[in-house]
Amino acid sequence: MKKKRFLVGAIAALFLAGTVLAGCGKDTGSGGGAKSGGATYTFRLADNHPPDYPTVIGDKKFAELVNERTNGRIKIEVFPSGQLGEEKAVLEQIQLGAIDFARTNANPLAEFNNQFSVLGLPYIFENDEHLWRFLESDSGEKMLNSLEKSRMKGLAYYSSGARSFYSRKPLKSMADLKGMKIRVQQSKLNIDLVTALGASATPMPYGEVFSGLQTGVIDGAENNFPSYYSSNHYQAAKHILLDKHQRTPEVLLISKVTWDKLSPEDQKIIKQAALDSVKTQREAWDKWEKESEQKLRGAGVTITEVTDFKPWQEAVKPVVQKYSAEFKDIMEDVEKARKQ
Ligand code: GTR
Repeated sequence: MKKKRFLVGAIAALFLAGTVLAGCGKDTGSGGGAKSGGATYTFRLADNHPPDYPTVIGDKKFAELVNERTNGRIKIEVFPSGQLGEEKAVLEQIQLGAIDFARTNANPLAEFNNQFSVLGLPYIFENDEHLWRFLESDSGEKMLNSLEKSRMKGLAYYSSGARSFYSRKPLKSMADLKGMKIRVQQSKLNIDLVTALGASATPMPYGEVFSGLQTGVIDGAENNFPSYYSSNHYQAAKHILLDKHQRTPEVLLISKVTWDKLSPEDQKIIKQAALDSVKTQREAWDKWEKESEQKLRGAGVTITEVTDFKPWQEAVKPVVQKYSAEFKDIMEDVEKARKQ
């Protein structure tokens, strides 16, 4: 069924240059005019995390604000837990207008728009404050808008903390990673990053990682505390090394097909509601980050701190150079945000 819908969308997009994609949101408005300010819509938002996860809490706040501010005219139904598909497949459907909204991580998004690889460059953001100063700068906003070229429009960023490696075998230092099969997101940058650290990178959709760890198809993976906990990966891979190699944020975005059929007034409401949902998401994030760490400790996970990040930074330097070369201007803004 999903496949059929995808095919229909693909054909329509190809031959009709995206003008009449009926699969995107139900326009039940009386006039039905695509640009009519009074049109009624029901849209779908995809997220791959469980219903109580911080990103989904943000999505729901966003949907609630849009609903309130349009007096119920625009409804956004949030589909958590990967119900609408894995991240990469969802982004492809977003491009076609078959899914209207998605909350996705910036690493897989970089495969659709390579500027986003800047956000996943290892160790370029000192801490979350540095990252957020950059995300809230003109440069951060420009990046969201640059997604239009990729038939999407970025609405807001959400928090995602720092990503670290975890494995089935004891993991105490960079040397322990050598030769391990590590699952990575479907992202070239992450393949290069893991390779630079001496491990063997296995790209795999998020939903397959738990069984991959259980069966030993992979030795380990990497993520932040809330994902490591909520995905149950910690049950199969009990050793985490806090190397904090990336601070890749999450992105809330809309299909360009959907965006273009909204009136300017509705576009404004949607953009503002997305920005206003960030506070709720970030508060939920901070709480979850602490609570998941406590629960992981309680469950007997071995948590090792990294005391010297220099060897890690040295090892991934060629990767940073490779992926930042094209984006000198953005990198300058990353530096500006560091010093503020
Ligand atoms: C999480 C992120 C998800 C997904 C996942 C992964 O931190 O929130 O969207 O990208 O990582 O590793 O696939």
